Amino acid sequence: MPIKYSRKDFPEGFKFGAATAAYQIEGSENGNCGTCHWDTFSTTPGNVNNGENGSIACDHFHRFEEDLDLVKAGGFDSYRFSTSWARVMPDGKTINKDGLDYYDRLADAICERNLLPNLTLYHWELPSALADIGGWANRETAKRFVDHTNAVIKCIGDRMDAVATINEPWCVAWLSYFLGHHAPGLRDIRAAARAMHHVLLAHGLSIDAMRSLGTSNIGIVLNLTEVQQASDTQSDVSAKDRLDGIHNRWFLDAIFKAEYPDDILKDLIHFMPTNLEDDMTLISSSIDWIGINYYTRTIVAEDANEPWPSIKEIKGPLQQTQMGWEIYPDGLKSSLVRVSREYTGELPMLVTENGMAWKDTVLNEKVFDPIRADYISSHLSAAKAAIDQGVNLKGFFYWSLLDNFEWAFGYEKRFGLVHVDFETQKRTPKASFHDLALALTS
Ligand code: IFM
Repeated sequence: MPIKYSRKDFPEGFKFGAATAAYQIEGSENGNCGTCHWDTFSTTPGNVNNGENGSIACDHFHRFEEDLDLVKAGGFDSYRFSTSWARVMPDGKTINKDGLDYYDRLADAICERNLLPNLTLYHWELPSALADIGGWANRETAKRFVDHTNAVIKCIGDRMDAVATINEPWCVAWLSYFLGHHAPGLRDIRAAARAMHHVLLAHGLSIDAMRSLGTSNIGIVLNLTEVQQASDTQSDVSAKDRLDGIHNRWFLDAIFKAEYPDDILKDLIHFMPTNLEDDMTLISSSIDWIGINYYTRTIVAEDANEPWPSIKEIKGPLQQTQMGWEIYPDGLKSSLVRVSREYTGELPMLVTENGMAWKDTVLNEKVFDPIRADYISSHLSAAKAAIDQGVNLKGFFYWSLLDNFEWAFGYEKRFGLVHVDFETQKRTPKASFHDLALALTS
């Protein structure tokens, strides 16, 4: 199914990219990589589908040249990737030369193909040594993130088109320390509250370190969701505001207004570190761009039987992806417009992730996935509508280039434009890959 838009429908210089993340594709058993909290989490029964982990993943560590050829063949301008902290610093403090050499070769290989490298410094591989001291619940982890930033930027910063500090701080903190779905799998409000602050402190410290090194075009990537109330009762409207506060406003207010939203802070403050206002200037250090990851909306109702935040999610009626996420492109437009109007104004924005998982199968060397082309078209339409409403949107990255390790869901959920057979490591570009390539090259 053809993609309904082409390059010509977007402003001059608009960048299209494909995105990946280290643990999900590299194979952590290669290159003297250290262990991270995902290795432990996935080895604990019940945490990850089929007990799978990222030790081999897509074996991108050995196959990155072939994978970058696919990015090029797909007609993309940019490649979004991340560096694994556990690969760069296996014990959380000592540099692993093999790890940096690998990223050095990867950076060169991206540039050799005239692709613009868009780097994320942290996409969730917290070294085990730092997990041992409490991970993101401990302020020390934020300070150590500066060492990782310095090591990576000194090695490959000269070739980066754009750098983000952290991918999806809500996932790093709330999903992982309060909801327990991601490593380290905690369900502890005190640890979560601290992580919600320390991950932003790490961002601020990292921005500061990169400014000192003269790195340009630096930002952060937030995953936003459009939160909607299940009904118009006052209690459901308040539940909507609470989730919006925790998921969206917490990060946007901190980064762009140097404060946490009062309606959330009044309940979380009992668990937060002391003197947090002293960190807000650093957390709100100026950035050059903001990345938004968008997948779906979230419908919520109050759950008065549960303690704060007393929220339950309600399944909506729209078509769902393999993740069970509703396909709701309007939420992309409204999120972009909201961020631009309420927070960022003219600051360049990128859609750093958007995509869908489907139960794709290979038949006669082909993967037929018209639903994905349709998903891409509808979200490009939403991005275009946001631009028409004045959003300074500069690019759009599809998640993901390859089928990969989808965290707690293991290898079952397939987000890739390229199918990966995890037994043989054979790559098969799906029909949507060819459709998008046509749209980007015509
Ligand atoms: O696979 C993840 C990615 O690591 C972060 N953003 C959401 C994607 C899909 O769940």
